[in-house]
Amino acid sequence: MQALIGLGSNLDHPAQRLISALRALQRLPGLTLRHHSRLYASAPVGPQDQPDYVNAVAAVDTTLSPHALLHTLQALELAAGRQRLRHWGERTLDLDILLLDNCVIDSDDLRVPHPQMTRRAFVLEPLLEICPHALLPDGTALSSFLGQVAEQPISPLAELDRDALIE
Ligand code: PH2
Ligand code: MG
Ligand code: MG
Repeated sequence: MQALIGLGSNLDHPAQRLISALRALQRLPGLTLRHHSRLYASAPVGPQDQPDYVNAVAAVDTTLSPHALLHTLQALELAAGRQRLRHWGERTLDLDILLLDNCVIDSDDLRVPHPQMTRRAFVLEPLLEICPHALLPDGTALSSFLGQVAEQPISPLAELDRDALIE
């Protein structure tokens, strides 16, 4: 199964945190990192009195079940010292499952596709960088939502080239 994973951080050296998280994804049993986007700086969506974010998207192949993948990502978030301070607020590391093949999942702890993904430039831009033709399970092209997020400030950082960490 292919999973697209959104990465975000806005606390405590966000760019380094995302690079470490990509390396951690690469080392996990049951998971192979196939592609990653560049790192992007983006203005916060939600409360404005928090630092800018660094965001990226990774494509992995995995033999894990959706919930096993979720729990694995949550363990990485906790290892990064994540505390949930407030809704849509600052965080050391956020790892969100965006898409899992063409699966639709609607359980208490996991919703796929990620319900907010089409409304966020910090998800769409890095995702389309690595998967320009990505579709939602209903066949809608993700690129068709770009126009609706065009006013959200986001720009690539020089720190990491696309796929620089792929072994
Ligand atoms: N994550 C949030 C809330 N707001 N804004 C940006 N730009 N990037 C994020 O990753 C983000 C956010 C909580 O998950
Ligand atoms: Mg998130
Ligand atoms: Mg999250």
